[in-house]
Amino acid sequence: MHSEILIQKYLRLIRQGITDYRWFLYYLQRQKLEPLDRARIASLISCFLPHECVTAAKHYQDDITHFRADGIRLLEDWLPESEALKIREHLLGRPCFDPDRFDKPGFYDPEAAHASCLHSYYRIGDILDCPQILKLANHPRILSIINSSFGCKPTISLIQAWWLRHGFDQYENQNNLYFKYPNSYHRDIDDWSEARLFIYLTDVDENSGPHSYIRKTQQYPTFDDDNKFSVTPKQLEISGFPVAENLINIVGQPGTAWLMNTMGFHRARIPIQRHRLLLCITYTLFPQPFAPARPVVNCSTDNDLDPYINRVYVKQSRTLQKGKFYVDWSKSESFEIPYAQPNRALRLRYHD
Ligand SMILES: O=C(O)CCC(=O)C(=O)O
Ligand SMILES: [Fe+2]
Repeated sequence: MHSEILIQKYLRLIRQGITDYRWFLYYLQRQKLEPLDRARIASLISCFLPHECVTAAKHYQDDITHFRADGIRLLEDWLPESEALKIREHLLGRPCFDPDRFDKPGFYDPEAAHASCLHSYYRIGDILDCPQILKLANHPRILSIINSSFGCKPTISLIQAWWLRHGFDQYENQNNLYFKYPNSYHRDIDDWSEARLFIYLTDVDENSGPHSYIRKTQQYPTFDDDNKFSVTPKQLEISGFPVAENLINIVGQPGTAWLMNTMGFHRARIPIQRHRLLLCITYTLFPQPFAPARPVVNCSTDNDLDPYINRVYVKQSRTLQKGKFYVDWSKSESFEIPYAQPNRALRLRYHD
């Protein structure tokens, strides 16, 4: 019986891999879990992918150095709180949905969610209808750090925004990762190279589900047991890793942002006082099977978005197709994000 289930599982995976190449790539890279082996393979692959998405890297040398060393870089003085609040306002006008309970109706106000809801996600069309989000995802500071870490242009492979709610029914969520393994930190292994940009859209303190990251673990070897994707701080400590000086909980106002290597061990803490709203952009070498199979945004070629980096979500064409969702770029003109240096503003250009 057991082997029948296994055979069925493998048949399903093979069918998935044949019908959608993204699943094939996804399962392929999961065959090698040791971070150092993965880094070597990633660096080899990067030689064959497009290079040089930005020429601004020299302005962000500090970011690049810290990101490499720590696996995470807090992006201070980047996104003003007022801009994060605009994005939140936009999202609050759209419904969000509990991915574990699609039979339940969506809701606008996290207070109005059904009692069992822990996470709830916005629909991708509703997220991308806010043009600031693509601008943030393509900001030269972000692309410079990632380009330099990957050794090639990244692919924006997943764009998500979700609420993490407090006060949910714990019994209904006992199978959730964080309850099943209450002390564990995980790494995400979705592509040979992967980085995530996170932005808080609500005020986050110790009691409202801060993100928690263990710096310098992005190359830490896997533990030789059944679960190669997660670890507890205790296990790390016993193996001689200095957890206390590297574990950080990220708290801050809306607009608090950071970029992280998802191989570093991390987790969300369970919110006990306030709901948390987060925007998350994932960068990888290849498209992810979790993203829409075709671009959801049609826009004219009259913008500075790199077509390769944005190809999963954005189709650029000279004539907009009728009846399809498109981003109205004229909406975004008033939106400016300061560069790391004073007196410069984001204009969706990647050259000095
Ligand atoms: O919600 C969080 O703070 C962490 C989520 C997470 O683990 C991830 O997006 O990789
Ligand atoms: Fe994660």
